[in-house]
Amino acid sequence: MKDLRNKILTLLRQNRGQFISGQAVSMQLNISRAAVWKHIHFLRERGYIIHAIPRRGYRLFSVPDLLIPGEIKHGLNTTSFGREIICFKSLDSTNREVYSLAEKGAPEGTVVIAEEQTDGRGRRGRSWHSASQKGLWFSVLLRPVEKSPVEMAPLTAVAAAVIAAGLRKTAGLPVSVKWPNDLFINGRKTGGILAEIKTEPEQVCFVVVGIGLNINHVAADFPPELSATATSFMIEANRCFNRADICRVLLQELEEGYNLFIREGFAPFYDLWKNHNITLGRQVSVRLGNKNVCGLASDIDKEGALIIEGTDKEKHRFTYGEIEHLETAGK
Ligand code: BT5
Repeated sequence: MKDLRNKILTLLRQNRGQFISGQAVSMQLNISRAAVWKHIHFLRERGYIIHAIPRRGYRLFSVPDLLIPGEIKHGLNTTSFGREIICFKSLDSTNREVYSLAEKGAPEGTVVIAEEQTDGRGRRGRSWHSASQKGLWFSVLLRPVEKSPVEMAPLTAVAAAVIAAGLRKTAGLPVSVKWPNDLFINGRKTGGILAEIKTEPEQVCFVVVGIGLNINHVAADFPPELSATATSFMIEANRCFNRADICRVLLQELEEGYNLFIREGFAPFYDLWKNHNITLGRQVSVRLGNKNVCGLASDIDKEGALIIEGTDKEKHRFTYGEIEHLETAGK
């Protein structure tokens, strides 16, 4: 059934903008015209707008803004990322789901997407607000065999740079990276990355990379505590975005970036990260455990660690931590 529906969609897509007769569809798929009509009816109920005119046939007018595997996979040009996509209407956390699938042996590139998360996770037990059908909340499973946890440390910086660059290209928005894992537009947070790693001594078992992006939110979709700090693509661009299209582009860019990172480490991403960040050149305060350093965020090194020239005149290196931008330094 599902397969036939996908085949009908493919035919409609191939004829986008023009009509294809019910007879042509029925002949190509070897099913009755009544069966074609039944599938068209089902697709319409799922939100596809399909025009039907007697003696001319069917024409695909628009696809729904729903995160359906078929929509994301259509035209997806990857080897492993998104070859297996599992979509949920509602889920506690896509990271949690991928983590549990990983424990059961799911392959690298498995993607879980939810229209809504009821317990979306940020770092250090914080929560991630994931309104239904507004954003892109998804996680990807990585299996970087033979890499050590230390070698994987720059992964968040790589993902952030690749996503910011990909979103600039595909959505045309000035997305930037706030070290270590935030995506910002015009001074407000539009997304975050959460990488969770399972290790054995000296070796990585798997990594779950979770990405949350506020896309079609209007201001009222955010809870009061986020209203001064969060934004969405819709708020910034004053238009809606197709989330499946964005997801497809990001899966492609992420796969390409990940493969390069596995081969060559952070070095190839050094310039990309620098060109997309809003942290360097600012006075910041960084905290990690008991260590708290204030100073100038002066550089990121070739291993993806942030360098702070402290007020104590020392150079401090952070691979991770909580940061506060203390002033805007002209950015
Ligand atoms: C993050 O944590 O920014 C990582 C967020 C990762 C979310 C994705 S969604 C798919 C996958 N599945 C999950 O369960 N998680 C991942 P952190 O840097 O700790 O920032 C969390 C803070 O961001 C919160 O304490 C809030 O202040 C703020 N915040 C929460 N939801 C937000 C939203 N939708 N937009 C902007 N800011 C938000």
